[in-house]
Amino acid sequence: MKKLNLIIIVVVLAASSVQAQISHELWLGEQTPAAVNVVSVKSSPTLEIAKKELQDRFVGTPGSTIRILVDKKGNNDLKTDGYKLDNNTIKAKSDIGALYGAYALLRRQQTGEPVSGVVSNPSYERRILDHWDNLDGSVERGYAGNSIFWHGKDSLAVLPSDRKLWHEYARANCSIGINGSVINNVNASPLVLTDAYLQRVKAIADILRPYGIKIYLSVNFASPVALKELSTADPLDGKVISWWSQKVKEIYSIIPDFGGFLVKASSEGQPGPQNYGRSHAEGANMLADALKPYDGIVMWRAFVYTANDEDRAKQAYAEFTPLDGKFRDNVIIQVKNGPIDFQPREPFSPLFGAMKKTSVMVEFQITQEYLGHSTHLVFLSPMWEECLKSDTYQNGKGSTVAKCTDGSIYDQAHTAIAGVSNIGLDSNWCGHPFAQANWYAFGRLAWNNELASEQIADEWLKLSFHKDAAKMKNNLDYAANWSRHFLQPVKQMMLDSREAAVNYMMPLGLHHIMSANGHYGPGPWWAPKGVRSDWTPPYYHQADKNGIGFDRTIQGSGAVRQYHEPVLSKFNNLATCPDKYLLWFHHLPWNYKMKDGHTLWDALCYHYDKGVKQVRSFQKIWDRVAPFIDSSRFLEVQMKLRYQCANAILWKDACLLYFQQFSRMAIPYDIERPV
Ligand code: GCW
Repeated sequence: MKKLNLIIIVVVLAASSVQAQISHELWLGEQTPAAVNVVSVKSSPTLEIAKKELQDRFVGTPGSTIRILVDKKGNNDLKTDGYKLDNNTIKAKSDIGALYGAYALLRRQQTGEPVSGVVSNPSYERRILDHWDNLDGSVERGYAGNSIFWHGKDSLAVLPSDRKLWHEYARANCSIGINGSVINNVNASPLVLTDAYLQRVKAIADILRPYGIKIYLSVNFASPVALKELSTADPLDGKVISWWSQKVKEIYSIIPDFGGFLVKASSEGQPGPQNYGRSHAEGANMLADALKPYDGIVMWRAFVYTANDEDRAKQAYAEFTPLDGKFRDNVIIQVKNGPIDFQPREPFSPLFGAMKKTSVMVEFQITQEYLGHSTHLVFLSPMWEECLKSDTYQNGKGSTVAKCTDGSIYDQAHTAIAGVSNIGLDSNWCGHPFAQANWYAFGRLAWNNELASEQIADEWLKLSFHKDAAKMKNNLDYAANWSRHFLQPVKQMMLDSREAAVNYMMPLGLHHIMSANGHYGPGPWWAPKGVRSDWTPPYYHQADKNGIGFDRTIQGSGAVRQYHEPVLSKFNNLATCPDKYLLWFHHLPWNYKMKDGHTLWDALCYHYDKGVKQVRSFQKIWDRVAPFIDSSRFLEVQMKLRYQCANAILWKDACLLYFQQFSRMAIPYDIERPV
């Protein structure tokens, strides 16, 4: 049997000014001195990290030598960040490439994969975490405690505990290839551009730099007005143009390798160019011109919709495709995976592949806003994999979302991918022990957008659980039994968990039927007078006595027309529309006959019931693994699964009883009655 050298970390950190010592467990290995020599001709802060990681964690024959060779001009099969591993040698074009190589070598040792004959290049040039962290320390849609970056205006001084935490954050990110952090909320406070805050940004940047991570800031488009320095933020106004170029100059004088801006403009009440009668391109280009001399970029979000009669799912495409080719080459349009909003399941956004002369990037949400916060165990990798592998056909068969955004099809000046972070001050970083797997998965997919979720789950479980438990149980049979009794069932649970959530929350293409504001639990009935209809669930499910679902076919809202053939026809025709998108695209009678012969109503009932059953089965899987895991993580996950199960039952019962008022059909008698 292959020898597995598996490692778990227990990193003890002083987390913040407000918290004392907390224990941060992640996927990096604890220190296992193996007395190896690490040889590198060059030296730099980045290479020193690589050397130390290898010295501390390399598992091999004592006395072995590991060589690090950085050659800018050679290694022509490598991109700047890429690496090669061969016979204890790490080759790269850059210091950061060598550090990625070191982490890859250690990961491969720990997961039992080959450590020689490896050539690896990242899929995207920029692999970014977006933190929706407010300057007062709160985190929008954050379920893992307060911000690791901000503690409010009276706590801008940088404490040793801050630095320590940022180091661990940087190390964890670097180990999975993340190379950018947007450290403030897209609903941006203009104050972040003032000197006191910029000094803190500089302190963070200084710590992240050796780990190859650039800092980006979200900016409020009306900053010059909000800071009371100008009376307009019109992007074509000369004063506005010079205000931004001065501001950018100031930022680069403090942070020479600053990455650029992320902008949510003319969206959900945020100011933008449209306040001044200007287009998204005019707004984005003004900022891009200011950043250009310093190689900075603008990530301009396409998350736009207004309360009009137009189907919300159509609006971003309608607004942005006419602007294709009008953006500067240092602008990237940042598009959420689906056309509405990070729902448990959406078809891919039709913007992918449609803007052929513009750089486009995917935005995923790692924080589980619509997927049970940090209470539900939901491994998100299968959802992202589904999106990345979706074929848009925009440039013929094989034009997947991955290929339409990573430069393989279109000649993009920049490529990037972003994930909305789930990180906070909680002792395990992410709130739920398994939510760390989503951070890990995002990084791994950003590095390699073809990775399978199965491999990612496998790696993460081996890195996070194996050695720790082995040591604690001191059980010689452990390695033999661990895979069969822990790895396989827990991995399967992770892989099934997203589909389970879809089943008990919003099956068959239903979407946006969660409770208002908090977005936890069901709320398909919520529609108070005076609230914008596109913020209420009935707008999306359209249930009435005749049926359920949003008609986005050619006869309906026509949103389906935004897809390229043959996707358009596939979604438009009932015979070919996949069940998983059925009610996204079609409004159907309750007694509509499904492909498997059930009525639509019965199918809905069975999906909700299946979701609950799946969570019940996760509980059984988890209870059995108690001997293989430390009791603290065991009990925490066990408790969270109980809450998840109760919430899944609530989803099922609430949705079925609500929809039953319209369907007037019986809930099939072979499934559990509502409680
Ligand atoms: O999903 C919605 C969230 C908002 C968020 C917005 C966005 C940052 O409910 O909290 O605001 O999306 O992505 O801009």
